Amino acid sequence: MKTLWQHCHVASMAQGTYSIIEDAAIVTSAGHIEWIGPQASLPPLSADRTVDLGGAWVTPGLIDCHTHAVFGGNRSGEFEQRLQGVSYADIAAQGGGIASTVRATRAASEDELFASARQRVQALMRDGVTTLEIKSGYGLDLANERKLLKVIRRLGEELPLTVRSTCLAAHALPPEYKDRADDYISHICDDMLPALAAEGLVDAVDAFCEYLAFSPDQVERVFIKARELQLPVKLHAEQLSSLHGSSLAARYQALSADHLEFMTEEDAIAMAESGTVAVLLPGAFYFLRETQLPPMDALRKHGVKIAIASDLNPGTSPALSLRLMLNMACTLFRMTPEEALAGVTLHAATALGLGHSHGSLEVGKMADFVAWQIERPADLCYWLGGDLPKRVVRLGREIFN
Ligand code: DI6
Ligand code: FE
Repeated sequence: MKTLWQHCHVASMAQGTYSIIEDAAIVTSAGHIEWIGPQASLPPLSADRTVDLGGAWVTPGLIDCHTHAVFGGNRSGEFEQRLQGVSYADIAAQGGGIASTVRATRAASEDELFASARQRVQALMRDGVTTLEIKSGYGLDLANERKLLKVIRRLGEELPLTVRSTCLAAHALPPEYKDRADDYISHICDDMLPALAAEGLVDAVDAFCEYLAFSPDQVERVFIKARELQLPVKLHAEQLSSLHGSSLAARYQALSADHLEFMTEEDAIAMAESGTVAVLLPGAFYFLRETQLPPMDALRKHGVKIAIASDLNPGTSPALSLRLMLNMACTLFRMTPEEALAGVTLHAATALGLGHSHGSLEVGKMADFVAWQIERPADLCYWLGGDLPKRVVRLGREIFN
């Protein structure tokens, strides 16, 4: 069906800048953008449907390129304990932290995990998200990682949303491999990744490179296996310390390296050369009350593409709004609204290997866009919360009005 969307202003985000078209019109057909430009230049056409957008501002559909949206239980109890003075170490000693989410996830059925994740994903969708990445990583054995990845696939099948799955089996050490991290990495490489990839459940592979998780050498073993399986890689790197995981990610042409508060200028140079996207996660920085800021000057100086994501997870970023992350990126990391908006559109698409088809409103790309009731694009980073989408359109069809 050919639809003419008119009476709007567009921030197309082409080339990662606003690329504004005032008094614009958009023609969509077969889920793609057929034409976009000033209304005054609209070529003659016969549309099946014409929609007046009432002068709204239109941006590409938002892309959340880093979430752990599927998990069992929640950790609000730990949040309360910490505010009552209980330390992380005490909570971990009580079996809290990631381990408690792993237990709850292993105990939950696929249907229970789907139902709880759908609630969280729908909250992101109401905020304008049309494409979402979701990681496994709370199962930590073949059966439960498979369960998580099947739920992730099902979310993409049952919701009007593009969902990309990432296998994060190397997220934490499961209890059955206590003090045997190298053996667990062998299990991931020899058993889990080959099986899950063969079942078509994995779009990318991720790992947590950190002193309290896995070493660069252990991560590299996972990367070598991912490359053998022809799967792209991503990495949680430099969140709490500098292990130069981001440079390792760059050596493997990773789609992205994520967190990056402790990255160095050398890491930024390596990422710029490989085209690895820097995914910044202000929600985790804020929720953990971190103080080490990511090196924005080095990232800008070396032209590293910067994306912003929610890192939605029960422990360090229970964030159900990607737009709130936009404000945090500006307020905490001092990004400009234009940089932040590129971070949840074109650069986020690139971090998912979708830069050729998603993330900007250009002819031939997917017709995923949001009509916002705002006065200018910066409003998306300015307002804390609120209900700003007037319409959400995915593949040229309204999914929310
Ligand atoms: N970094 C994080 O902040 C989360 N995972 C990761 O690799 C923590 C996940 C959790 O606490 O449940
Ligand atoms: Fe994460």
